[in-house]
Amino acid sequence: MSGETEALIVIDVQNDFCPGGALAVAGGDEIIPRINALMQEFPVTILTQDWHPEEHSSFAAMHEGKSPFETIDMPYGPQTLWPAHCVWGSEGAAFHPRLAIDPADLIIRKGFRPEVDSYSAFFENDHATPTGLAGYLRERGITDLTFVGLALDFCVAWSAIDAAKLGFNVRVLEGACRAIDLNGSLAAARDAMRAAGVALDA
Ligand code: VGL
Ligand code: ZN
Repeated sequence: MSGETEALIVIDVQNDFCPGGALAVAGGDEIIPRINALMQEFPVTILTQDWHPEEHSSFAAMHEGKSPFETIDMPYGPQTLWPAHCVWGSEGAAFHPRLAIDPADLIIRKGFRPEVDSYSAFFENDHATPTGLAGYLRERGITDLTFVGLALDFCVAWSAIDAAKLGFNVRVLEGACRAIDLNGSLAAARDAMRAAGVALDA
């Protein structure tokens, strides 16, 4: 990778998404050595961090009679309910200890508003409230984005699709991602990424 027009965006490689965590993604920690190596190839690395208050509306326990992985209707649309995870300041919200975080230029947190979830690094799940990442990238002249991390079918996919819609050149390295795969979510996410013009590479 050459030139400062390319960025590696590492999505949510946090303890709670790795084996032993509150919302563990199978093999979530296996991708870390490759991600650390990729950081050495890119002029710019950005990390995202899922970062929820204790009483976040995406947590099943906040909704009487509801269980994790059920879907409810929120004012902004359907929302999957999750076990409590990535509570800000907790060990689960910390980056995995083997992830190299020193090379990152920027760490962007998302999901900190109690009333709305935020899978994408660009917009909250209302598809309207921006995180500010697009402005940061544009101001730096970054045009080409490579996404890796967790989970492929949620935060990676939603981030990559938003990036493509915003006009960035986008690819996802699937081998440096792992998926939750809930009710066909992986196949749906791959179709949606392809339809949005996201390149899916190994
Ligand atoms: C994620 C579910 C809830 C993710 C975050 O990082 O893919 N998934 N919060
Ligand atoms: Zn979350």
